[in-house]
Amino acid sequence: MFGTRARRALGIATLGLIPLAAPVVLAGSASAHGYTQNPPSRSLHCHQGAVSDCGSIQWEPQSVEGPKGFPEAGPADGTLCAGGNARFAQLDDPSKPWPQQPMTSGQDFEFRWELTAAHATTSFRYFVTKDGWNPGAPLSRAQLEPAPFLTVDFGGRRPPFTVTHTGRLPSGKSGHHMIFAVWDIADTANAFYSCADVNFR
Ligand SMILES: [Cu+2]
Repeated sequence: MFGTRARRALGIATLGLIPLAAPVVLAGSASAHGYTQNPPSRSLHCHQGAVSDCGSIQWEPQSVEGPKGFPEAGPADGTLCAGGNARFAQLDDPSKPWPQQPMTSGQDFEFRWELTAAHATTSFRYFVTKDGWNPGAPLSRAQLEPAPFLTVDFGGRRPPFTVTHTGRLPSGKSGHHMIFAVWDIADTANAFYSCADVNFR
């Protein structure tokens, strides 16, 4: 004979389906931005381990953000590659063994940025060092040709997360130079800065 066990159903108070007003609050400007992959930036070399003892940039190569308005404004001379951020000072250290990307002067080249946030964009601009520049000193305005050799206007549009554009490399260059890339953000006071060591042939 089976004992019967009285089971008592628990009364379940059915929750009314009242939509909770859950505000979607986006955390402020996180560490989500971008860096040049072609030509390979110093940030990328640190991130990939080609250059060691880089400090925190190796974990966040996309974070070289500084005030916009270069060259009239922007980061101070000697801190250009770090975008003026003291915590990324290694990027301005000329004694590190930065790999040099071979490229052909005067030829078309496909520039590529990897973005982790597709900010509304004013432009991408590319500067190159002057002939006879001093690779043994941190980069400064005086070492750069005054005008960018390539400007890609975006008119405030958002680029794709991988953004490429083809442009003509400066002509008449040979040997080790620096390409200083600037990503001007349309709706903030900032820009992103990226240094790439190249070797023209
Ligand atoms: Cu960002």
